[in-house]
Amino acid sequence: METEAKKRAAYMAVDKYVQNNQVLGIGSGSTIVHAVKRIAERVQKDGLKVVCVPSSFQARQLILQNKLPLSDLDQYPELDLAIDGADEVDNDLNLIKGGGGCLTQEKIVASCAKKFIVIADYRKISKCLGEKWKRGIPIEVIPKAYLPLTRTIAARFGGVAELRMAVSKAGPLVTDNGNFILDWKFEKVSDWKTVHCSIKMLPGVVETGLFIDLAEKVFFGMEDGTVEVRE
Ligand code: DER
Repeated sequence: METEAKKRAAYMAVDKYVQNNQVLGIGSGSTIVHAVKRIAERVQKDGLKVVCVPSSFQARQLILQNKLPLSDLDQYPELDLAIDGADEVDNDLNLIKGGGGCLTQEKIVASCAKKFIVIADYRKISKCLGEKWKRGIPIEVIPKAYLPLTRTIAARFGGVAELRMAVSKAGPLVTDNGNFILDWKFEKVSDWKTVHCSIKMLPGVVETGLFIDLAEKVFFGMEDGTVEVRE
């Protein structure tokens, strides 16, 4: 059910927004796989010409596997469009991202794009952040700072910040940038922008998975087979 919903959202977003001669930022996760496949289909069938800039090692592999032109921000510091998934989307289109641990490069790529659109299935829709996504706000941190940061974040902002452990590797998850992730299970937050800025100021914090005022449009694949577009 979710896979079909993801695919519908991805295909509609690509068909509505991806145009010839664009430089595209490619996100990470599972929903973006459908978007990249649709882009590759259009390259094959319609001769679409695009260049793709990845937001992670996974995205880079996806671009290469689909035989799409690969580039980077050195060659294209300004992107026409970035497409990515999300772990949760609130009513103001604020996002929680980083469930896949790629939040830092994803945010860099999204911030370099003239337009950032998000594709997701119906499970990601929520009234306020934390309603559906229970794993906490991902925060990428410099490894040596992780323990003091877990203490500081809990003391200043409440809740609990936990070091994300790897699944099939002993020890913590290590990001594409060689850092750790803290998942901050927050209590109650009213002003996400202020909280994001305050956490970013802490020495050792690289980036948070709070994407505030970045997404221009979100395509939700719904359970009933429709696609809901929010902006
Ligand atoms: O880790 C990430 O930020 C991913 O983009 C995530 O937000 C969406 O992953 P999904 O498409 O597999 O749900």
